[in-house]
Amino acid sequence: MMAYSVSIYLEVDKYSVYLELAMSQLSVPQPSSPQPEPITLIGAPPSPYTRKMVALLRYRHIAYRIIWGSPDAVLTQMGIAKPKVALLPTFILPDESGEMQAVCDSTPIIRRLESEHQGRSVIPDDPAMAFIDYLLEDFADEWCTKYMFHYRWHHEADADNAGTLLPLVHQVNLPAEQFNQFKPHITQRQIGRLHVVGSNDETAPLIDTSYERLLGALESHLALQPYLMGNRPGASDFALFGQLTQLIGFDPTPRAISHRLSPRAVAYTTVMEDQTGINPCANDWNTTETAPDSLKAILKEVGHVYAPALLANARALQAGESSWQIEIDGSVWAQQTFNYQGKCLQWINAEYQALTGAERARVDAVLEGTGCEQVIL
Ligand SMILES: N[C@@H](CCC(=O)N[C@@H](CS)C(=O)NCC(=O)O)C(=O)O
Repeated sequence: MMAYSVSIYLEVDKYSVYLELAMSQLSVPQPSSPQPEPITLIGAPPSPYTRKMVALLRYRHIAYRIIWGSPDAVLTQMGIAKPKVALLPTFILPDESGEMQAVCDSTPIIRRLESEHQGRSVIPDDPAMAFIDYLLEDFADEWCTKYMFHYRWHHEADADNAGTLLPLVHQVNLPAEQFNQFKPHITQRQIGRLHVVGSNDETAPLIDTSYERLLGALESHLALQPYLMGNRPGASDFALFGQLTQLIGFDPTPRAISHRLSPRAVAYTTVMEDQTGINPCANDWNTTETAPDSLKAILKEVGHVYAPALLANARALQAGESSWQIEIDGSVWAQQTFNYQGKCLQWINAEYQALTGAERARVDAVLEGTGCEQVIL
């Protein structure tokens, strides 16, 4: 090492202290506070919610270890009780008594991480912007995932790609004989589930146009600022990123569309993966006054397709109907009724009700004319 010294002159009252520190001394490892135990989660790279959460943990500088695998198998091995439905990702977090527990659902987990880990928050400081961020997170999680699942299994070339890669991601050295059984099994099972997200030959054009409009809106927005929420990412950025990792990074048809329509969304998806190096500060958030019109264009897509779907789902739940259909963009949208999406609508409303009158007025101004107003009941 180069001989190098640093002098520090300190005056304390009348006494002066002159310290000469050799660089070699500075480089002696200092006793450090014990490293926190990394958070364990179980997930898979072709799962958008797994990618959402891994990128978020990285950005937030929260230590983690991810087990690539199926939650059921890993939890059994660990002797941890399975949740009612073990989804990807499944987090292993302590309950109130410190006992390790399997926990799913990225949106509430993000809020729990906010309360347990300080700094580098993904929730905008201004409650009005935090509401917009929440709405966009929900849209990415619940509607953009329809693009994801549709493109993965609707066209033959994409289904072939996913059918090949899913088993291999699960086990890179999977023996050929098992691979040959696994591929058709998973492909047929997933194609058989397309109707669950509302994907079929009739709805395919609507999914295409919605995805294309969103990419157009993202291209305009990302020309002005690097994140949905301004100069730092919000929870909605991670949710959108998670879906785009698949649409842009995994499935050939939506990848080709994205490269054609939004190179900026492609670049965004590349860099969002690891945001450990940015140093966000409070004024990096958009405010309801400074948010560009391009954010409104993204919200218009939410209002155009997702808002009517949320409302139709809620009506079907209330009427006890197991499926519903509505017209969006002149196409029929039909899908089965989801309890979870009924809760999404309630949670959006609970977030809105928690705002003060003045904050609601600022939210209303952002939502005005987007079609999102209709989800506020
Ligand atoms: N709302 C959940 C959704 C998670 C989710 O649906 N994960 C998918 C994979 S991306 C899943 O586990 N589906 C069940 C399955 O594949 O069997 C979240 O935000 O974490």
